[in-house]
Amino acid sequence: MSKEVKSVEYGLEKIFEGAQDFLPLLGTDYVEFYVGNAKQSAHYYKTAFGYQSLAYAGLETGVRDRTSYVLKQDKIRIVLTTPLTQDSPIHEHLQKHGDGVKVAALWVEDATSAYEETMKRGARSFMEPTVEKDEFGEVVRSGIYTYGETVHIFVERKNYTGVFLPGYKEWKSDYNPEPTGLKYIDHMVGNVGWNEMNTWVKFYEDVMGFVNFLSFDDKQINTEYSALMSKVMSNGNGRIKFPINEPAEGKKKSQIEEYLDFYGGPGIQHIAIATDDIIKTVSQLKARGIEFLSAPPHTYYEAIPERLGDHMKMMKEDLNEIEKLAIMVDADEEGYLLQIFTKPVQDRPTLFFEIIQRMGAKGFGAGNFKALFESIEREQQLRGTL
Ligand code: TYF
Ligand code: FE
Repeated sequence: MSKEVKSVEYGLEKIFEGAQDFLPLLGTDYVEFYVGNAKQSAHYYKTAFGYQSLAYAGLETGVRDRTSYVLKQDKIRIVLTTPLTQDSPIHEHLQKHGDGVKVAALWVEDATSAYEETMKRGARSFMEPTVEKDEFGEVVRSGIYTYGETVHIFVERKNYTGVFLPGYKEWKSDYNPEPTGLKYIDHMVGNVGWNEMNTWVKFYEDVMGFVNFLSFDDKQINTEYSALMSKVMSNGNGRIKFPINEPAEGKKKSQIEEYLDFYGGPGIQHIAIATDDIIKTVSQLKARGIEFLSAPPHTYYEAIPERLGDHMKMMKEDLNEIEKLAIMVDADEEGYLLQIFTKPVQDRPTLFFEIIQRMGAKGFGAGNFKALFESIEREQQLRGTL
């Protein structure tokens, strides 16, 4: 069992005691998706989620084996990559997993040291430190594998002034839908196989210097039909949070097993994106065709004042509006949070998004788990996978 970790306030950040500083992380740099048709995915993420065109690499820029579109919204950068050739490893990845997240890239001061320090502690190499240059400066990147075929790339930007990375040109588009208020990535969750959670907890502890600051066991996370376990890993400054789920024994097939079946192994299950006005963001996303899980029953909303206790006084949002939009609310000692989950964003029931607004709460909505998993199970029932 991993120890529960105490944290201390330090300025605006929580510094987790026990976290190691051999891998200082400045933030999430970008998330790269491998997709079947990057051109159409880019249109979807612009139109429906309100991302803006940022950069492009492909045949026109001298790249022969892939096309990548880079999109941006506030602090979030996503890269949508598709293979152009039959023998590409990207093609193999797609064939196995379908559309999904390949890279969770982390912004570091020193990508060479990040690589050496993690390799020395047992990481598996994805990419040796590589210097990339163009007229806007120099970037160093290196990369290691995490669960499944997912990787972390370390990005050292020095004083790079280009739009994204060397090799990309600025992508100016006449089509610029309004942003929807997405601000930054709050956490990225991985699903791993039976009894593998602790192996990956140990990987984040030993190889990356992270700490396990929250744990949920199958007694806390279960419905009539299924169960799962989850441990939240955080880096020392609390900016990077990677929860890890594993399936647990239940009467029927859990959503984690369904994911593992369709993704063909471990991978990123959901990306939680922060907003500071969830009512506006979710209204916009719904108007643009994003589908969310169905609302919990009315009794869930009736129970909110009691569950929130004192935090209810702080709550600015109108409960009726929250219920109409099917948003969920939970609280911990430090405040409350509002969250909602999309349906999977591709045909395979694999990756989905969470929209989250934190009003002081540092947790992950444990009080919502039951209602959430029941909504997911209603979808599984329709898919015949429960
Ligand atoms: O990230 C979390 O822990 C929450 C809840 O399969 C959650 O968003 C946990 C497991 C899961 C879906 C959501
Ligand atoms: Fe989440």
